[in-house]
Amino acid sequence: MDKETQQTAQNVDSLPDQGRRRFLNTAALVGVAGAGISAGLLPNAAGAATGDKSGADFGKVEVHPGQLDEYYSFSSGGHSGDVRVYGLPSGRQFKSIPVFNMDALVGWGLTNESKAVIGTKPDGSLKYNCGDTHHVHQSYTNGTYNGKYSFVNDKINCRLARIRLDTFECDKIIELPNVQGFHGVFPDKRDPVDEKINHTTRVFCGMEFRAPLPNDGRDMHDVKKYGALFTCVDAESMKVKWQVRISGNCDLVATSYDGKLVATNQYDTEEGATYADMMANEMDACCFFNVARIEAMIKAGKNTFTIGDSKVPVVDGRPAANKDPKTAITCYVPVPKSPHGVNASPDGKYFVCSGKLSPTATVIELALVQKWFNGEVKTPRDCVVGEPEIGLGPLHTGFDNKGNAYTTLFLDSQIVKWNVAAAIAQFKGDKKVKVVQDRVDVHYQPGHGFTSMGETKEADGKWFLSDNKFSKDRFLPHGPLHCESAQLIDITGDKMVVLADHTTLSEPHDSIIVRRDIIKTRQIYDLNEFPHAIKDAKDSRIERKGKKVTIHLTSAAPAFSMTEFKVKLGDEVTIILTNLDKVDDLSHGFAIEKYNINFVVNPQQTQSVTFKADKPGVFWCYCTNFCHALHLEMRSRMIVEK
Ligand code: CUK
Ligand code: CUA
Repeated sequence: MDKETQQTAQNVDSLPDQGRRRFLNTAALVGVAGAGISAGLLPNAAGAATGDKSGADFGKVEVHPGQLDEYYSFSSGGHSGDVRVYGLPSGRQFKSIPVFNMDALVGWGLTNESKAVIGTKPDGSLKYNCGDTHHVHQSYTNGTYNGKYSFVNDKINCRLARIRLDTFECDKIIELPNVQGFHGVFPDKRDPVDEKINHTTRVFCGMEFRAPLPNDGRDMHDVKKYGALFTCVDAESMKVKWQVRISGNCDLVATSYDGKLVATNQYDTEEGATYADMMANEMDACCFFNVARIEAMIKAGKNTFTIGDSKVPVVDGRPAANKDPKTAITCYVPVPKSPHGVNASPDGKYFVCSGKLSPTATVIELALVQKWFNGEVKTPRDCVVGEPEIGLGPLHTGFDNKGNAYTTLFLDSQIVKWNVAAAIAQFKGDKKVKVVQDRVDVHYQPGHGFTSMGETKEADGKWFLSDNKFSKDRFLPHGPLHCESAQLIDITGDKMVVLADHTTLSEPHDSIIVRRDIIKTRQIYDLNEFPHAIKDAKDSRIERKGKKVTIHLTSAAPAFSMTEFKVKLGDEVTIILTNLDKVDDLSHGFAIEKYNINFVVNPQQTQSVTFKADKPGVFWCYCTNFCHALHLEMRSRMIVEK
């Protein structure tokens, strides 16, 4: 170890207690003093037994061996490009669902089937192999989750993905035209046009980074000419339906419970290119879209246009084109200052925007926005019914079922609980009303925070999960890049209580907490869904058409249907593997030595890979998924003849 390394080396035993506690303030110390390193590491420690004075009931997060969690949490993986699935309250991770990332665990990005979902270049290689997932939401029926789909964005390559929740697999990925910085995404909670359709039919997507429209070399140096688009995608066909050109940018997206309104918060109404420019205005906005009016315009083909090569109809949602509220498709509600996040309250009445650079949260009443569109409210700002001061760096808000909001305070490293009705009373002039109900320290710098079922009308007020951007000293040191922390907070009482520190890999942005009864997964796949499946090992065969060779193969523990197959050097080889096992979780892997091939076939599933046989010799193919006592013997040989 050189001197410098030595100086910065961290060893938990040598770390003076003071060093750790520097990061913690008094309130946090109360919880930590008796409970050892971290409350979450000692889930058994009841407050009284450990001398813990917070009265925390750590037993609440216990999930004993063999017991099941009460909730699923679906969490975006951030720059790893995946979606993660955890159990709560235990915090155990079940799965990383590969979406925009390659994943050899299942062969995502390696199999022909996954490549077709992700998209390929003409040479067969992936068009993109990284992504940045921020916002993960589920499809709705009647204002609550229906367990059918999850939708998640890719901010880097501006794609929207859909995950089917019967198999927990991504089944569609599309790229949004003329978009950069695709950030906010939210499915509607019922159809905005047809009131009889009470489930998700559309997904709305925000564009954060204004860019030349189209981005074909024009307007590159004139930032003022850049523009932003708000995009609507059909949830079933996953085709882009329409786009709206707006002023400013789109950050997050929220949809109303009646389906009629969608909003995006805007931190760059200045339309700047540097952060100093973007911070100039005291007020930014939350931009509302009147979906029915937009769709009527699109249907009539009135005032629609297209951008560049895209065929998607676009309408103009900029203020100049929307001066008359009675025909306007957008309404820009002024909100202080660089707001981050917009969240819908589960009673369906309000959207809350957090101030980020203002210590406030802004409460916007949706009924008033509707009235503005009818010409019955004077100015968009009149739709604001509350704006309490809640703390420094407010970012995201979750709700319980008792009218309380819970907002993450990035700069204060706290969660603040505040009462929405009290905030509205205060805004009307009540000086005595108590808006802020409680504060609790989190560790550290929370980004997203969300409550159990909190983005549905079945918000149950049980848990708040704080996705913290820094874990600093909360876990054993593991190199300069730390894991992050998700802290589970009991919100059933008047006081919030932090009950567990769960680790998360960098960097979850947004999550949802879903009651377990909503998710109904399949146990095995259905062979009929795979056109290339072979249903009997006897049908295994090698087919040759010129230089193209197809190997039809099956697996059934502990053997593949062919112990060897021969191809010729230079062949284009496709291996189609059907797993005939019928027991759930009896999956087999298929890896080929030196050929960079590895994928998994689940019971009654068919997957395939295509590659060039460019090395002569014998190459063992083996099962990578420990499936049987004879798993090691589960092999075949690829013989590549010269
Ligand atoms: S943004 Cu990341 S913490 Cu993408 Cu939702 Cu606020
Ligand atoms: Cu099949 Cu291991």
